[in-house]
Amino acid sequence: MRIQPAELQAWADHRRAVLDRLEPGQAMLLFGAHHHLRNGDAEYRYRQVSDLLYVSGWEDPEVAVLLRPDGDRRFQMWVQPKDPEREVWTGVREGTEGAVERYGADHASPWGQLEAELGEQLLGVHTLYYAAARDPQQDALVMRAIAGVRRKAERELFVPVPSAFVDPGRVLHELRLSKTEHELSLLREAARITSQAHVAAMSAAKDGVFEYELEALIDYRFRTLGGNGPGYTSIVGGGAGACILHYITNREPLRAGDLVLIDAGCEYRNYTADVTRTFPVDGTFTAAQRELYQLVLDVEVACIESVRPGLCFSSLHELAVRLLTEGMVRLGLLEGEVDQLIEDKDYRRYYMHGTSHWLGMDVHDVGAYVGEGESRRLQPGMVFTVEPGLYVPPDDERAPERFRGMGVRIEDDILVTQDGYEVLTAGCPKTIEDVEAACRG
Ligand SMILES: [Mn+2]
Repeated sequence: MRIQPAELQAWADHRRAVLDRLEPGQAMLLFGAHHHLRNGDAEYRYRQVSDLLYVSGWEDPEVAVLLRPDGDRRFQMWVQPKDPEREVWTGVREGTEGAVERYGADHASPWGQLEAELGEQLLGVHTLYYAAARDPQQDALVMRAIAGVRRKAERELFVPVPSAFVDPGRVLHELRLSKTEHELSLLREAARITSQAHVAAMSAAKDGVFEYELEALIDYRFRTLGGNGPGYTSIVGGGAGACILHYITNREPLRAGDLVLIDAGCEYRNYTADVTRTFPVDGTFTAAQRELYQLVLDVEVACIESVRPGLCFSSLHELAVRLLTEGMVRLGLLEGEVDQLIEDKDYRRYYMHGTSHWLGMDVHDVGAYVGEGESRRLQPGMVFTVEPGLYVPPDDERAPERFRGMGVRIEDDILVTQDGYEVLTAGCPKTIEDVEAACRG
């Protein structure tokens, strides 16, 4: 689907917000993503860098964006030019004309001219927001461009060239952290599609079905419901596979009597959901599975219910750790005093990851978690996950036998509102009753 007018307006709004935060003498330079080879000369499908997308909406490779609040080229692009011969192979290009006419650039040049033109466009800029020291080739191009105009700038024009480099994230990532209404509408749609796909997987799972079959089904639902596909590689782990946190091989058969953990989120117009559900392969939780699952669910719900503006981001994890540790003592997974177990980090034996991360264009979205030595406080418009879990390795002889080889995680996507929160993924079943009903189809 081609870019829609409402989206062009949204990108323009983002761009204006960035330009409003830049002072005269400052500029921001962003590069697009490289192509990556999968094997041989076969490429992965291209996905643009989220920062560049956020201010331009440009989804094609070989692109750079320069934002400058002073002068008449506030929004300048270098893009792939029209090329009928290449377009036969790789599809229609917007070209420099499209960059100006459709994407709102004040000026656009062919990508190949970036190095020759960039220096001139940086005359008078003393501070460049540019993500230095991440890509040596880009760094070299930027430095050559600046070196090429330095003499003229200093000896003839008496204007600065960039001598200070600041990470664009300082401005951009703070903006990306607070979602606009338009962004929220995309995230809600990603959440809605994702919830339906998880429900489909619950009803399709049974003894002998392979993990990759559920992955394929989820992918199919993501795409047929209007999404781009998964926003990150889906995790489908049956039985003890659920204990491997980033299990993405997804190649084992599911077995009746086991749980299966699915962590999968649909990307919808460059915004992704991030949802985990854990359910019984044969549709009915065993007594031990119920105990472990209900504990994780109670913790997840308690964490979500604590969300309100002003809450410290870190207190979500602290609450999850405390409640999970109390629960693990109750279930016999840990022994001792809760405070001591937390202090000694003994809970990490079964709960070894964080509870929450920002969510948006990237699944682990940008935005500082800590500012001025203190945990970030939640504000309306922020979106993040809540995802407690417990993972008992199959060979853990310290754990009660009935829990061994079980992994449970439950993850929802939460929006902070003026007076509390909204669960964007509320449409995805998670109580034992609702999950078992979804498994029955
Ligand atoms: Mn997550």
